[in-house]
Amino acid sequence: QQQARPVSRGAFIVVEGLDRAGKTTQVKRLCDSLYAQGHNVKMIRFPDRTTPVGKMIDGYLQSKAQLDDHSIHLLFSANRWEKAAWIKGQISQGYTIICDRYYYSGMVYSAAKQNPALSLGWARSPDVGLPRPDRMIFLDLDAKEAEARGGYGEEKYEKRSMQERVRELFLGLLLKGEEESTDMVVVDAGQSVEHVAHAIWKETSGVVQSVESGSRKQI
Ligand code: DGP
Ligand code: NA
Ligand code: NA
Repeated sequence: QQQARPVSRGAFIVVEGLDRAGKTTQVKRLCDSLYAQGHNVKMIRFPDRTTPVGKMIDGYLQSKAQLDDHSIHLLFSANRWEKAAWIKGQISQGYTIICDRYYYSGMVYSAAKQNPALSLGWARSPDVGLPRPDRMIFLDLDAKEAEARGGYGEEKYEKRSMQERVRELFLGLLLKGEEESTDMVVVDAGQSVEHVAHAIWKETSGVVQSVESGSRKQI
């Protein structure tokens, strides 16, 4: 049983990447490592397919339901908003949250559809005001390598050309000069699980420390 220690607030860390970049494995590893060091930590993921909105998203991703590009975009955003108060509450109670995907996926997956009516700016707007992460780790992997990792599944976006555009758009966030870029750190996801876990640890453990000790501002 770990010792609860007083913290200023918990940190909010997001892990992003292409499908098959290893996010789920690495999110779990990071949670385990933080927990082992005595942090109170919780893991979440988006889309959260368990809510009514999440079930609609799940139907869309499995091609059981057709939805207009704008409609599905807003559902993904709504799915994050329905967890926003919970995230804030947990953080203020001292829990560090590790989150598998967030509004960065929201921006780039929709923009990657190349629908001229759906720009990156439009895609960002419904998520404006959501809790801002203290750090976003982008697990960077070539789309070809991602596909070679046992192949994509059957879901909507799991196609090479789509994933290539998603990667370009993720890396493009670095050039935007807005909060998306200052929060973001790129980690090479082409290495071994151990190596990637170590790289993520180097880029997050210090942030978690400084947030919890109060030397970093509130969200
Ligand atoms: P996952 O459960 O992590 O495999 O994510 C399911 C798929 O949904 C994946 O291809 C990424 C995509 N996705 C995640 N968030 C969003 C979003 O906000 N908007 C769009 N258009 N796609 C998203
Ligand atoms: Na997926
Ligand atoms: Na995943």
